[in-house]
Amino acid sequence: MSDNTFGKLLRVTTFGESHGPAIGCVVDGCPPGLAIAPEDFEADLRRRATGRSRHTSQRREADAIEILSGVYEGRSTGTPIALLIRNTDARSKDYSEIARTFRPGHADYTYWHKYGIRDPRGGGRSSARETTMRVAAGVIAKRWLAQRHGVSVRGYLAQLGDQVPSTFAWDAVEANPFFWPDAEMVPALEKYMDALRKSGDSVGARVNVVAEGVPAGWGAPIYGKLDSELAAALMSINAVKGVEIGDGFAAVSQRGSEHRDELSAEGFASNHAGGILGGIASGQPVTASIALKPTSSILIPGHSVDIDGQPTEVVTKGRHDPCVGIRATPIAEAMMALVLMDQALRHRAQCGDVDPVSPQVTGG
Ligand code: EPS
Repeated sequence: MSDNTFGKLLRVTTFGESHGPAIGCVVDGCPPGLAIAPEDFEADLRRRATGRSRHTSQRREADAIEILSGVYEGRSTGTPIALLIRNTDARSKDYSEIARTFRPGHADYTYWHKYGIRDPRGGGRSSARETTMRVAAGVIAKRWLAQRHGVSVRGYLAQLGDQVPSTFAWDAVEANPFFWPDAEMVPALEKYMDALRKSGDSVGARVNVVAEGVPAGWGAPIYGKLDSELAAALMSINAVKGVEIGDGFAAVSQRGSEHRDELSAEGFASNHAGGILGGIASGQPVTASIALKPTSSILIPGHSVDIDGQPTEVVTKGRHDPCVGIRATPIAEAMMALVLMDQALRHRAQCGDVDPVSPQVTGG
């Protein structure tokens, strides 16, 4: 299986399967000198982990990071940073009943047709377990962006099924297991999720992610656009079926006079563009939104076929998420941070001599 690497100057490779001995990643291209220790990964890995509430998969993984290389005496050395997490709570027998059938809506059908061989245990490489290593790699990018450029990347759950927040407060987001920005609605969400879980079904979600402090100039025109790379990175997250930048699809019914972000000496008057013009950051917050499909591993029987093409009915038991979107906020943040760090390094490489305050070529 190829295509496990992304990025240009900051290159991230992930490896491992959900029920294999371990999962890991190699982050290549991190500049030397970044302070980094195993404890720095804990908070974000915890935010993404299963079993934080009754509303997610009850698999209990320690998600303890081992730094295998690239860090000496607490600082990055400029060599590849290899990170490893050992899987400790896989329950492969949950998958014995569906080892020869395809879950409707799941990648096990397409993986089979592509590779002709299948690791059915926990979905193998197609499992959302892989996103653990994206979040781990994202911790490095978030730290570098914050320390070097004062950039912050944070997200929240913007819709859960048909539930939409009535109010918005960043303070509320980290105070509940949904990353929900409206504290008063949390009890209603708990009820909603309890009823959904009882029904054996699943639901989709929307996650919004925002990067603040991104300087104007990061990104590239034409084939390396910041928005096209963000879209690809966010779309590569399991279950993502849609990505919007700024106003996204709402732009379809807008007028130019409404969509354009007018400028004054104080800056932009609005941010319909999501902080990106012509593939290059404008200096406004970079905003993206993703749509996650309802989980395909559900208890409602569905028509399918087995690997011999024979009709069958599939029910997926085990420890699944009734809504993968609940855990997707840190994953979306990580992917945005990795894209931004890669673009920042590329900008530095080509345009490091351009004065960011009064743009002009100052060097050779
Ligand atoms: C997942 C199915 C479940 C989840 C898993 C994602 O896996 P399993 O049946 O092996 O427990 O627990 O999520 C994680 C293990 C994780 O760390 O995110 C799937 O099908 O994507």
